[in-house]
Amino acid sequence: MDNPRRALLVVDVQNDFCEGGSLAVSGGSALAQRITQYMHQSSQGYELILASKDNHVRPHGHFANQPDFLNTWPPHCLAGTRGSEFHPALDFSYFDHIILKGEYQAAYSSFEGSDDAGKSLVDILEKREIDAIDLCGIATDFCVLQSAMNALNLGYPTTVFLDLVAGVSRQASMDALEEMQSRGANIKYAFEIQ
Ligand code: VGL
Repeated sequence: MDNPRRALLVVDVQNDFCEGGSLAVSGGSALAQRITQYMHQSSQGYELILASKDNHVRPHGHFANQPDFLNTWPPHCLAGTRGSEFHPALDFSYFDHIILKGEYQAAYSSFEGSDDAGKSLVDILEKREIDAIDLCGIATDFCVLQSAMNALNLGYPTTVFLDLVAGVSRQASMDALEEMQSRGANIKYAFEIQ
């Protein structure tokens, strides 16, 4: 494709997933800043910039007192709390739509949510005739992975920015990146390596 119409999807860069939050991944806060810097530099290259948020009310079976950090988690991103807000370093003025997900059940993929007008991510992408998706955010091994898999299954050429993701587990994040790549995702750096 000569000039693909690209969307940037920023996955779950929320306080609870950053340092000080109830389910913090290491590097979350620095990531929020880096994503802002990237949007500042590259927003012109995107037809759409979208963000997703975990927005739990009573997500059946997703929380546990003794979580295993695979299928169950400490309570996080409760709707209406500070923990569910975007990290303050993330400049949300760039976002054309915000996709909320996970109200009553776990929803790792951004494709499971909808915006405040009830539009799904697919509706939004189709309406704007998006050809390709770039992905960044938290967590590499969960929501980024599932969102990327969904995008690939829908047939979107999908890029994941290695320097704009952060994961729960280092090993699982490396495995996730390998899995995305083996399914056809393009894994690359957003910024030149210094
Ligand atoms: C996530 C674990 C639990 C994520 C959400 O955003 O990747 N991870 N809930």
